[in-house]
Formats: sequence, structure tokens, C-alpha cells
Amino acid sequence: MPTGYVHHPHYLWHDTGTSAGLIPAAPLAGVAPGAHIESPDTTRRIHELVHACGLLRDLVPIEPRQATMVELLRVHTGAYVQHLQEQSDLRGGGDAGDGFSPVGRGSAEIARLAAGGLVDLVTAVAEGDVTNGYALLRPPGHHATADTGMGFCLINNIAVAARHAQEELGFARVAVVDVDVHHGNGTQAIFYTDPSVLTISLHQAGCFPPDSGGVEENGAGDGLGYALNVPLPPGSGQAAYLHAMHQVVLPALDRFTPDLILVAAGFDGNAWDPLARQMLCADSYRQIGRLLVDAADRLCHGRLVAAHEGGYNPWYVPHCALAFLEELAGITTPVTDPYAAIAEPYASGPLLPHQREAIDEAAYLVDRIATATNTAA
Ligand code: 3YP
Ligand code: ZN
Repeated sequence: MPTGYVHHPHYLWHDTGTSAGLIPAAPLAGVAPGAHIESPDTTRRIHELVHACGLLRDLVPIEPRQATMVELLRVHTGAYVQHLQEQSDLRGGGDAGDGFSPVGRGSAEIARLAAGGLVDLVTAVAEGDVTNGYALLRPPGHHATADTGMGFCLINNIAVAARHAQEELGFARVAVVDVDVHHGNGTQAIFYTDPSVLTISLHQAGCFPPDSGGVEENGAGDGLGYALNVPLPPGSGQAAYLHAMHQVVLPALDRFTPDLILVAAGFDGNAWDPLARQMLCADSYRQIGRLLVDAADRLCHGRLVAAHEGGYNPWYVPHCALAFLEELAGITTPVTDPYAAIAEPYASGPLLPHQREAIDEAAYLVDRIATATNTAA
């Protein structure tokens, strides 16, 4: 069965405003107006590459619609949804909570289109129309908590999709694997006490949010053991990521036996990303993708749905995303990473002792996941 693909022009029209990289322009405070780093450019270039390389014609397009109130309120508070709408209705836009989450005019509706697109992609997987899928959406979601936007994220798309999967599609156990270079704090917080949703985040230690994503954050109450964090030292490359996959992510998935795997697919761990200091190349994302697809094949009939998150190098992220998407589709296109000769030496350094130690600390926690019977039909 084919791979589904969600994209929409409105995703590119989410307007992060006249900013200077991370924050709104503030001329009187010395912050000159310019482009926000979370701009449509990188996302548009991904979509254009997917089209230009020929892969698009083998994907099943899924036309997004806005997430409903019922869908949103499974995750977010009514007060937050209302706040987001009010900010979005302002002529000049606003912010979703932390000052790092610009809301353009109409961005509430666009964020709902992103979440709704992901929900419909999960439904298409459940109904067997597609085996797996990729939602190339903006704005991203993994930092957003129940009651606030954060770190460019407005609605936690993955959390909305996970709850939909549980409540409408009969998937009792959902695993979220977050490979964005920043901590998936919002998704973690939403499911922190819930053992039915396993959250695993691989990220650069102490990058964003500050003081978030330490290995000791392991879930609470009934959910103890069902939040896993692998904070990787800055400078980690492919060896560290693959060690983390083999020592933590795959054993955790094998114990948890999910009915569905959701992937927070950020490509900001690439060696040239401006918002982090990791060392991955496009082939690293291909290998991570392959391992996740294999896990989904082994555990849940291939059911894997990826939601686009971060990635801010406009010329390299598209090749990282294409490599990942090719693995989902099981198709190799004629476009190979044109930067490989210079990217692979960055990525291919050896696993260093301090990286191994950080990963092994997380690996000890995998045993806290109870082995369970897969409840899927
Ligand atoms: C948000 C504000 C400073 C760092 C930035 C991170 C955004 C991101 O890609 N999160 O996954
Ligand atoms: Zn990120």
C-alpha cells in the first residue's frame, strides 16, 4: 500500500511576521526587522523537491480540513483555543504564549488545518487507504502544551492525532517518537501520566526549551516509565543517533507494542542547522526512517504517521526530509544528497564515550515499560 501525503498552500501562508530570527522586530530595542526563521521557505522547498524528484506522483494526496473543536479539546484547554483564536483575529497577529510563537492573521485556522490534516492522515492509515504517511505541515506542534503555545508551535498536532487514534479509531496504544533536535516537551507533558501513550524524544541536551528533557523526566503516576528522553550532547552525529535508536527507541517500542507509531519529524539535527549543534546528514535521516518503518512493520502492520516539525536550513533540510520520506514510501528517487561528500564526514564521527554514557542512562529506563499484549484488531 502507498504512502499518504498531506500538504496545503495555507501551511505556507502561516505568517510568522516581521521578526529578527526568533523574536519580533523591536526597532527601539535594537532588533531590526527581518524574516522569522520559521518561514515558509524551507517547507516550500521540501514540497518542491518532493514534486521535482518525481516522488509526489507515487504518494496519495490527502486534502486537509480544519480540526474540529472536539478534536482540539481532547488536548488543549478551551481557554487556550480561545486565546489562539483571538490572537489570530487581530489585524497584526499576536503570540500564542511564550513570545516565541508568532500567530499571524488567520494562523489559528491554519494551525487547525495542520492538526486536521494529520488526523485525516491517521484515519487513512487506520482505514487501510495508505500504509503510512507524511504530513508536511506548518505551524509545528511538539512544544505546545494543553494551555499554551511555545517555541513556534501553536497546536500540538501529534497529540491531537494520538487522541483521535485512541478515541475514534480503536488504537489503544500510541507511541510518539520525536526526532526533532529540540525536546518534545509539549507532547511529553500532555501524556506524562498516561501509560497508553509512550513518548520518546531524542534531542540535543539543554537546547530548547531550557531545562527540559533530562533523562530523569520519565513520566509520573500511572505514566511512570512511559516518557523517555535521550538528551544527546552537542556535537552528536549519526553514530550517537543510531546508538540511541538501537539502545533506547527500538527496545522501547518492542516492549510497548504500539498500535500506531507517530513521528515528530524535525530535521534540525542536520549539521548545518542554525538552531542546534548536531551533526546529522540526509543519510542519517534515511537510516532513522528505515528503522522506524521496520519497527512499524514488525509491531503494527506498518502503521506510522510522521508530522513535520523543525528544520531551518533551507538548502539542506529538503534533502534530509526527502531521504526520510523515501524510506516511508519504499521508493528511491534519482535525487541523491548533492551535499553528501561534505555532509557525511560531519555526520560519521565515532560514538564518543560521553555520548554513549548519555544514551546508556536512558537505556536503563526501557525496562520500566511493561511488556503488554497488542490490543489492536
Ligand atoms: C524556539 C525558540 C528558540 C529555539 C526554537 C526551537 C524551535 C524548534 O525547532 N523546535 O523544535
Ligand atoms: Zn526543533
